[in-house]
Amino acid sequence: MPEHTTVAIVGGGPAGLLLARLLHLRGVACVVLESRDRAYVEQRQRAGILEQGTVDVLRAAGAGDRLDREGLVHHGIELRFDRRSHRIDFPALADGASVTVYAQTEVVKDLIALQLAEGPPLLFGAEVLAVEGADTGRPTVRYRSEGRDRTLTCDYVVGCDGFHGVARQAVPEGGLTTYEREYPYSWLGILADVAPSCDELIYAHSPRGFALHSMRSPSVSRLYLQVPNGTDVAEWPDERIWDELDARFAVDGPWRLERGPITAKSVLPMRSFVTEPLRHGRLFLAGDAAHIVPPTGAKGLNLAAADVTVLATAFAELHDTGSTELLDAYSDTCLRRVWRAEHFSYFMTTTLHADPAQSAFETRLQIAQLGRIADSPHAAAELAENYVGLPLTPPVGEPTRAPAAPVG
Ligand code: RFL
Ligand code: PHB
Repeated sequence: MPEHTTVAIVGGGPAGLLLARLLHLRGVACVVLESRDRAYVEQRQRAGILEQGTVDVLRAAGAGDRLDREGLVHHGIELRFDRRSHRIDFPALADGASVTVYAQTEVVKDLIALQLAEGPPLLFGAEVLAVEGADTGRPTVRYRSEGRDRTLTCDYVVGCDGFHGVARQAVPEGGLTTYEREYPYSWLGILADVAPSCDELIYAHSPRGFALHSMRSPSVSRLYLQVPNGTDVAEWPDERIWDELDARFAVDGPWRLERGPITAKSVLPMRSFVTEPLRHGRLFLAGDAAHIVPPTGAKGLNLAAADVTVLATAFAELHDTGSTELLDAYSDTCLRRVWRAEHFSYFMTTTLHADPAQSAFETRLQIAQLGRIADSPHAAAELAENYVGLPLTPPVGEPTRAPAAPVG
């Protein structure tokens, strides 16, 4: 492992791995330090939906082969509310767009395989303890590997170490402003060995709470239920989960939820979080280290991919021309997309979930809002455009496409 590199990347999740690949392809030296082992990183169940821009950048990174073979291209989603179904047709409403269902676990496996075969260096079991000297010309990353404390000096550090990482802590008090919201509910997520009961994802609003039907492959379903914060999975035996899903997806007309063996269960809290700016001196923050969205809008992984695409282009420009112009614009460029995605994720979350404190009046307002989306192509287009995602790298200094107003 080198003792010095151009870009030290803290964290080997999707943001760190993709950044490393993009830098490597542009000739910029980098090293990835990941605290966990390979198996853990490859098994962590998370996102499932890739925007077209994310698919394009994965292909550009050389990680598109299996994605193109196994990814499921979806041209719409279903909104279910008030026992009615309504389809959001992406190509018709959002310029021919689509999304791809391909699990984050598979994206990570593809990127790790590439990186171990072709570089740049990727070290598992390397827990970063501190990032020091971000204000100086030569930052240092202190990490622990194979029981020994080591250091990596570098020209720049990128914190891709997720929400609970250490990179953000390197910024002195007052160097960052954070904006945060927690939600009064969580998701219980399951994987089941059963063919999906639908061709497209179903987002269901019901008086009993939110439910989502997603999928991983033609034979594996991924489903989520809104549950109270603090829920223990032990309270949810398999039969109870399927009964509750049945109740929440109930609709007038033909529909049947197929049941199968549940192979994984977990509870996920929901949070919105943004830290500004995404830079302190020679330290940059990307992905979940910089911002979190509740998963209802399927934006987290896509935002991480967008951040590191902008950052890789900026480091490549610095490498090729010596200009720091794109690097200096990184934070502003990314924050425009981040705040749009924050708004969309907040909107989807609060419109589809039952807040335990909400009144019957507020429930009727949610249904009125969903009815508006069902009845108005304009309102539906707002949702579709945001769901499929904004163009990936807006020209620096120019606003992103249609700063979309709240739906409705
Ligand atoms: P990650 O994936 O958290 O990776 C951070 C990595 O850093 C490592 N690390 C350290 N390494 C070295 N030293 C340290 N001190 C370290 N501290 C941490 C960690 O081990 C880890 O490997 O962040 P990254 O790369 O920014 O990627 C972000 C995405 O993982 C996240 O945004 C998405 O999973 C969010 N998300 C979704 N996003 C989508 O775009 N579409 C979706 O459909 C979607 N569904 C979801 C989601 C997130 C979910 N959860 C679990 C909150 C569904 C769920 C249920
Ligand atoms: C998933 O498949 O895990 C998934 C899909 C859509 C979301 C969130 C999660 O909004």
